[in-house]
Amino acid sequence: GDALKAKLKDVIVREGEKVKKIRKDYGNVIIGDVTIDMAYGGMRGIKGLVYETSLLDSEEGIRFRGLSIPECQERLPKWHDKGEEPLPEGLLWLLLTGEVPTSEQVKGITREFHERGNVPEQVEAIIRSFPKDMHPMTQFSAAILLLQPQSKFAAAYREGVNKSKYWEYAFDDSLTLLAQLPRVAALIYRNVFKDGNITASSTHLDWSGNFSQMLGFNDRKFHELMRLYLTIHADHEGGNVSAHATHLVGSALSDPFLSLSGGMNGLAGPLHGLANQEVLRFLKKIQAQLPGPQYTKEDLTKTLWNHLNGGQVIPGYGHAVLRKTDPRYTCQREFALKHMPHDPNFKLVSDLYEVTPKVLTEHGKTKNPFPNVDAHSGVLLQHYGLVEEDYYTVLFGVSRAVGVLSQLVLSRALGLPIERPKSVTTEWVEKYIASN
Ligand code: NMX
Ligand code: MLT
Repeated sequence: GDALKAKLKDVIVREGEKVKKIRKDYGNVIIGDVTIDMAYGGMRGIKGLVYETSLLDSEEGIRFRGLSIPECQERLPKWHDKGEEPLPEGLLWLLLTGEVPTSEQVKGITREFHERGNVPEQVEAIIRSFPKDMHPMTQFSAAILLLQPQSKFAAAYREGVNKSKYWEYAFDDSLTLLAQLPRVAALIYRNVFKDGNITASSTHLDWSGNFSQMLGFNDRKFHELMRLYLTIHADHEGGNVSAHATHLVGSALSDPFLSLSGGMNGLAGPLHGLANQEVLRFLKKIQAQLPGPQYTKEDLTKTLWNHLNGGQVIPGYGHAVLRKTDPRYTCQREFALKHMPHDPNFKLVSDLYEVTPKVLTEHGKTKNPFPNVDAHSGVLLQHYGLVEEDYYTVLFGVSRAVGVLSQLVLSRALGLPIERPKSVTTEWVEKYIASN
């Protein structure tokens, strides 16, 4: 934590000066136009937000501080010599500082997470008392609010701290959150789906490995899967619902706990993070409609049309920005090809990949007929025995916290103001058209 904070201090001074100069010299340069369609259409394509940690290209997919997913897999530190997947602790360092950390620096973060990882007892007791039929994402968001009294940001603001120090308290809260989220998330899982018992934290494990163990999974391959999963779901530039919601709430100087909970409520929507749960439900639905394991591509096509004709979207396909297969889908497919090539659920996902883009193209509505991240994650989790799909978005949420909290720290460091775009009414639009 201390090493990361020291590095971050340098980066913040440098970046702060850069942004100040850009705004002073080029503040009036136009970077886009806004059409009436954009204003009605979910602000799609409007460049109206600066978000430093990652950038999405519609063809190539996400880059975290300039690094593609394969580059992150290659360059970010691994868990010991045998590790093959990147550690999300390293991604956190990369997102915050723009630099690839050393193994030692990453170990320092893992240690910091262990030191801060104890969830207050009263919070654990309340999580255990949640009704079992309360959706895991509702529990997760509520649990993040229960952690909020620990906020140093809120306490410092109350004490009248100088605004130049906001980022330091946001950073502190973010580390506390990231340290405690795995235990909170594991408690929800163990409580809703198992007997409520949970393994104590193991300081000899990394953030993902320890989380996996608390969930009840000791297979080393599953730990590797979680390292990959928690890395690739962390960030997807600033306009997606969870990142944007966290950013918006934080811009009112709501502390990181309040902001993250807001972001998680957006992630819980079926067009966003809940899609990974929906994909599994969808796979089960079409499996039940197929004639048996020897189904043909025509059978698959028929089930897809049945679903579409029912007025539902095909979950896991389409994207607001991407126009090609999501590289997060591709790297999960590669994981499956390497570790579980004969898994029957993987076969179904793979077969759908051959059929769905054609069907969606014929359907003629979606601008992107290719799969996104959610089309693949569920079958990997199923393979290792994490079969309760209603829980999947919580894993997405633990990961997404890494990205959105990193940006929250940087937003406070750059002194970004309260977010408040201008809205108009249809009457205003009509008058505008008439007068132009
Ligand atoms: N199946 C059927 N129809 C679709 C799909 C799909 N997978 N994707 C888009 N469409 C429809 C969409 O509903 C819209 O119809 P209408 O005009 O009747 O409102 C039309 O195609 C145009 O939508 P787009 O402009 O292509 O997509 P948009 O940017 O509005 O939305 C998603 C993007 C991701 C919300 C949309 O593609 C979708 O609903 N996909 C399925 C849900 C999903 O997988 N979400 C997860 C995204 C990734 N994540 O983790 O957040
Ligand atoms: C995400 O990871 O946030 C999703 O792909 C949605 C998006 O980018 O709009």
